[in-house]
Amino acid sequence: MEAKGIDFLPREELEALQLKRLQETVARSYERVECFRRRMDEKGLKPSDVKSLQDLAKLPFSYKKDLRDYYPYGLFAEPLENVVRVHASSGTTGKRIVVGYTQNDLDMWDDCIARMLTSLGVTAEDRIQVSFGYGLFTGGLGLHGGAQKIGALVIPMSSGNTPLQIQTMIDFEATVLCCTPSYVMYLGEEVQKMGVKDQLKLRIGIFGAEPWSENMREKIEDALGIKAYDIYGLSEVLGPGVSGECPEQAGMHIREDNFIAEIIDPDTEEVLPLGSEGELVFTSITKEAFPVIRYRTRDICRLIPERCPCGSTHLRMGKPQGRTDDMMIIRGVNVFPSQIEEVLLKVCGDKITPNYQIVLDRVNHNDTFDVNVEMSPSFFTDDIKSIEKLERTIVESLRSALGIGAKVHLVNPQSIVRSEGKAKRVIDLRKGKI
Ligand code: DLL
Repeated sequence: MEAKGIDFLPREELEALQLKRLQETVARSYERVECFRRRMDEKGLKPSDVKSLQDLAKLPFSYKKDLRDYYPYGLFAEPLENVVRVHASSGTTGKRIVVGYTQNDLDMWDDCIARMLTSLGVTAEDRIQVSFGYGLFTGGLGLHGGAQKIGALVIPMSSGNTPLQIQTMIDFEATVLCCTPSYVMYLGEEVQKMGVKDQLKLRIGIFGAEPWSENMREKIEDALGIKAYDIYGLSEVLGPGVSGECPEQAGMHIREDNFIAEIIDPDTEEVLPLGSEGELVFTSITKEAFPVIRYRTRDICRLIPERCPCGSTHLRMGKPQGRTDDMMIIRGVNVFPSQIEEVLLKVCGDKITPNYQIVLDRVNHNDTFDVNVEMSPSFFTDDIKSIEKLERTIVESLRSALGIGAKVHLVNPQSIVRSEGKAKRVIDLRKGKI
């Protein structure tokens, strides 16, 4: 039987819908958002210049900085009486960035999450423990709305209080868990320590809000006996659910009836051909309160040109490989934390836990680059020689992957501070030191 629904719309129909919605969004934003109107005027453009989807490439970009400059409500396209919720996230300079939603926006958000859950076989019979933080962060309430929409029983745990999380999972017979990949790694360890894996009813995990690798996926799936799926999003564009994996676990389907994705060269801002790696840019085409046009996410990834075996016509994005702004420059070399994680997990297997920290400093005008990696309890040994041997192997592998030398320290199990939200992987002490 042919699959039905918006996720399976023939491509021509989907693109016709996108064009109509794009034109409406551009016209509304031009009329209501001063920052966008000014940038269009500077380029000599009018909303009527958008005649095809290709014309998107003519439009001005928008940036995280805009949200700071127009803090808190200056980019809203609806009067505040029509806005029913705000969320906020940390900005790069400390000032929070604020986004708003009308009731229609919240309904669309719920729909995006609900479609992902349904595609994974989650139903009204499931019990979904939402262990993303609730509050101004979009994770908790974002997953909550979609889970409720499909009629599942929602357990709104928020993050933190790990023993209670696990007890709740057991007592309430949670079948689906949603949280950050770092937090589920921690939960997995605690489950193991408590010896309660066989009391869990979990079958599916939905993890996102930070980068994680295929290696981490394997470990999570093993530790909890579940299938682990990736979900992506950012506050400025929506929150979680801009894209998410299907049962194929091979890229995240962008909800293209609501968002148009482009990949650009972050330096020249030129649009790159489908399949190239570059910076992801999103345009929202249905949002009312906080429309974004050509928003530069700073996330580096690629769009996957091939059609997904699941049958959905919506494009997939690969796992983000880092951000143009979390990229570290160490002794002149560009390094992403995810590259270091890849090396560690590949080289060390079960000898380490996925908890690591990168510490950068500057001594005598030179960058120092230290990587602290936690040994797994099974490898933690008195045999100093085997520890030193593994440290040397990591150093060599990092050098061949990155082209620079690092000091690697294998540290005792449990000695790296655990995170209940996003892991803090990089400690950069170089600021102000030359
Ligand atoms: O992290 C929204 C979210 C909540 C997504 C829960 C998924 C699950 P922000 O706090 O605004 O929003 O951070 C957005 O986090 O630009 C990416 O750099 C990163 N990110 C989000 N999801 C993923 C993912 C939420 N699945 C920023 N893989 C984004 C890699 C991700 N990075």
